[in-house]
Amino acid sequence: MFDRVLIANRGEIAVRIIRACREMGIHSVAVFSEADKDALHTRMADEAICIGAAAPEKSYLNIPHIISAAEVSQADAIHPGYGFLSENARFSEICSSCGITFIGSPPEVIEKLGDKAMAKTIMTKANVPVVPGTDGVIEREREALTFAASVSYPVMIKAAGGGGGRGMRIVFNEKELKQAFHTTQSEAGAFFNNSAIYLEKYIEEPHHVEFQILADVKGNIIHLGERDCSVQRRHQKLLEESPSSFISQRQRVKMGKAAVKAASAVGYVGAGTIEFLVDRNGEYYFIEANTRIQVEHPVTEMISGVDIIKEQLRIAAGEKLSKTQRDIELKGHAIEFRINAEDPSDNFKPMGGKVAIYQPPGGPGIRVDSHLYTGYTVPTQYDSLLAKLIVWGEDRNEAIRRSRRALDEFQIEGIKTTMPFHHWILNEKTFLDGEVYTDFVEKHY
Ligand code: MV4
Repeated sequence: MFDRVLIANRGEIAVRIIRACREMGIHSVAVFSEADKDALHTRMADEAICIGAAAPEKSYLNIPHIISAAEVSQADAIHPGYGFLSENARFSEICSSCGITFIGSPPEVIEKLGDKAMAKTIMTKANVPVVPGTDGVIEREREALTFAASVSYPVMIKAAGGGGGRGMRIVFNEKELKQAFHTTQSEAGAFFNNSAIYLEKYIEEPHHVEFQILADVKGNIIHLGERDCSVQRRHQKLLEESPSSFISQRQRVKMGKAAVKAASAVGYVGAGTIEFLVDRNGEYYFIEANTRIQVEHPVTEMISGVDIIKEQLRIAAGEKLSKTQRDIELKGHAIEFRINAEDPSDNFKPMGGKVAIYQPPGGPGIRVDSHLYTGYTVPTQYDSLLAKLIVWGEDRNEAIRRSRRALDEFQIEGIKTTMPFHHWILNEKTFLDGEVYTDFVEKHY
């Protein structure tokens, strides 16, 4: 196992990783920007190194600064968390060439899955169901029109370099397709440095169901069940839960096997997520895979009892997975609420400020992952996530009742947060019936 791990991130995820390191007897090295000198991760780690100015490009995205910090602190490994450099193949490559273990996927795997069209092609070959679409990327408008006519409108145009809802457009007819084809292409070139696009049949009112997987260097791959992430707003997840009320046990088993097959097809190593869309008829389709630890990983930790961060560290150190698929028992129901520094009454506008009171909830079945403390000033340069409230119950009903109780206890004063949204959804019939999908939030909130 590693002696010293550098955490190339900030906020709640940096705190979460420091906690795993401490429990494993690993010396943690935090890096921080000038805006984060009083941040919790900076204070909590065994050691902290300033890596530059507040702007992400000058600090948390600055590869030379991070590598220098790892060298100065003699870190054996770097955990990138999520966002920032977590899915950067070049960073993964640079770490290994400097003799530092990147706690994440090998560069080849990041590259294969980072190109969403290539990932789909690989999955098709591996017999993992994918959304009906063009055979890889297309260059000509002609091919787009032919495809759309064959599956009928609406269709989606997606950028190969996109993902997570970025670089995609829906079109309802030939005229719209002709226009959007070129716009999406040139935008993709500008945003992702890759103008390649592909088309897909539009799936109406789908559920977003993703499987957590773990793969070690010895070729063992397991899954830890799914998370339903259908409560989103403009592709920002607001709440995630497991199990999904939308899929049956039979489907869960089938999709879990498909997720493991998908991971196997790319020679996956590490913790990852295989995302599926599930349509009204229960048909499921692979859409993309993420090669990082995800914000919502605690949902899975609560129902599986597996510490996914510790597993990441073990896998990166070359150890075997601590469990086989048969050892995995998923128990109860968990819901995660993302508490962001945003004003839900003003279009979820992000806002910083000073936390006058921070009083998290407690008691049975409650977990809070956060970097807040009373007196902390929330900077505006970064992601607005402040805290994740994760609630476990024997079943969905208990989890919901407990969530209301925990949210009532939770006090964050001095700044606007998304807590009012969560109070609202916990009394919303559609959510209580487990029937939320895609634009539910936009339509009903
Ligand atoms: C889609 C889709 C409908 N048809 N693809 C892709 C990334 C994911 N984060 C959202 N994506 C979608 N891809 C096809 N072919 C609809 C969405 C979608 C969505 C999916 C699940 C849950 C919420 C969503 C909100 C907007 C769009």
